[in-house]
Amino acid sequence: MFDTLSDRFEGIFARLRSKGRLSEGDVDEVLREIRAALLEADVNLGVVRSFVARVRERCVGAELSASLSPAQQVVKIVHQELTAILGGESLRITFAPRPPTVVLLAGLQGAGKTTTAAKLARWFRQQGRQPLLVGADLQRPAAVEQLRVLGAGIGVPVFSEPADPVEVARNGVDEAARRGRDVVVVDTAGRLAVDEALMDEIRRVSGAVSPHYTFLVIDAMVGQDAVATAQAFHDTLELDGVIVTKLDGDARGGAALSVKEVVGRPIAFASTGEKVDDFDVFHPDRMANRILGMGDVLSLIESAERNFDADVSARTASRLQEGRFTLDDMLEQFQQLKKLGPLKGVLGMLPGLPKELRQADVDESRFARFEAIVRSMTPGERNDPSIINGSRRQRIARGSGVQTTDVNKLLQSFSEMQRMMKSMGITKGSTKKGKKAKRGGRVTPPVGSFPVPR
Ligand SMILES: Nc1nc2c(ncn2[C@@H]2O[C@H](COP(=O)(O)OP(=O)(O)OP(=O)(O)O)[C@@H](O)[C@H]2O)c(=O)[nH]1
Ligand SMILES: [Mg+2]
Repeated sequence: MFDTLSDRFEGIFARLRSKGRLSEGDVDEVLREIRAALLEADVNLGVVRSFVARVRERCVGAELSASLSPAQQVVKIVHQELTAILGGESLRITFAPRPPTVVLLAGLQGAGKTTTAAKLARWFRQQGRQPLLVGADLQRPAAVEQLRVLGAGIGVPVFSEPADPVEVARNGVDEAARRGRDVVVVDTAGRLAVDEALMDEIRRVSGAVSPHYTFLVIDAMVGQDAVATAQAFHDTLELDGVIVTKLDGDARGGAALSVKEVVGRPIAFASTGEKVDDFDVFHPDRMANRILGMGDVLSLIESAERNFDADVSARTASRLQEGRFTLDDMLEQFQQLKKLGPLKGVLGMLPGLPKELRQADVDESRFARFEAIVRSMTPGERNDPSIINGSRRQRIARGSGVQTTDVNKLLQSFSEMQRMMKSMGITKGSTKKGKKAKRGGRVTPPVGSFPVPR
């Protein structure tokens, strides 16, 4: 996602950092490079022009004087302006005071509407809602069946009937009200291009259900056409936002970045793969961070919160508060970490990690080895590793099929983690000093900062 763009920015900023003071000529050169990078990434020309003009104005203006180095200031300005063109803030869904909240999805053929409907329904459920999916695409024979399969996969009911799309949508909303479902996501038919028939149908569906949110689903891979499509739909439907799909497939993706600036409607959600959980609220600032090579640690934390087992986290947290952190806890933490997905993806989101490392092929088998080693220890050893002497090390190594040096490395990693826990203040001592917030609350384990066992 935006790989070309982040590669270019990485290069530009690396050169910038090597300079002490920036002359006007330096700034000009940086802006030229940024302009080229954005155009190459398929960002709309008008958007590039106004972006570069704003950055230039701020760079030559009074701002270049404070405590940051000139290079840092340029990075800061570029980051702020990039966040702004991406929409500034994330869209917040406000639920209708009288449920159901109706969400209408529109878009061209194959944009990803049906898949997105399911992803969105799942997202609503994660927000504690009770969604109902409504299949109002009666054009393609298999469309409703596709939605039913997706709905079954995520455990969300699907309503449809062999009738007119407008009727189906209207009845779907009534059905939701009857069944106490508080969010309705309506999937509609797509067309190959923006045409009168499509616009007429979607306008009538919209009129029948008065959606609280109308989202256009656009495929990031279609390039500049995405912007024109968004404009056409907005003229007809008054969009509340767009949902960009297939961000995983496009190395350029710049067209999607232009939608907010050109159409004036934000990117509400982004989809980054075919699986139902490859989907999230779009965060302009985090996307800017990622494009500028700052990593995306906030997304990681949210993903951790979603995937972590609350009971395990709470148990570990309370043990940490008692000042205890054992090998069993460490084992549990690694198992939780594994739930975040392939480690490679997790590493890709960590800021400050050199690129080679972010893209490194992580050896997932280390975790298996790690688990085997800990499981070969007695409860006493797990509880107090200081009793593990030479002969115990040999026994553990034999039991788990590794070398004694592997056992040593693991014990070393563990003591590093223990030290880190202490230095982060998640121990008995610090709660005593009155850090009340931690008491009773959930201490999110510092995922990602764990030393990976070698
Ligand atoms: N790689 C990738 N594929 C996606 C993404 N979103 C959807 N797809 C795929 O795109 C294809 C089309 O998705 P659909 O949801 O059926 O698209 P649609 O807009 O409902 O299509 P019509 O109903 O024919 O108009 C499917 O194969 C999806 O799996 C995404 O974010 N990444
Ligand atoms: Mg569809």
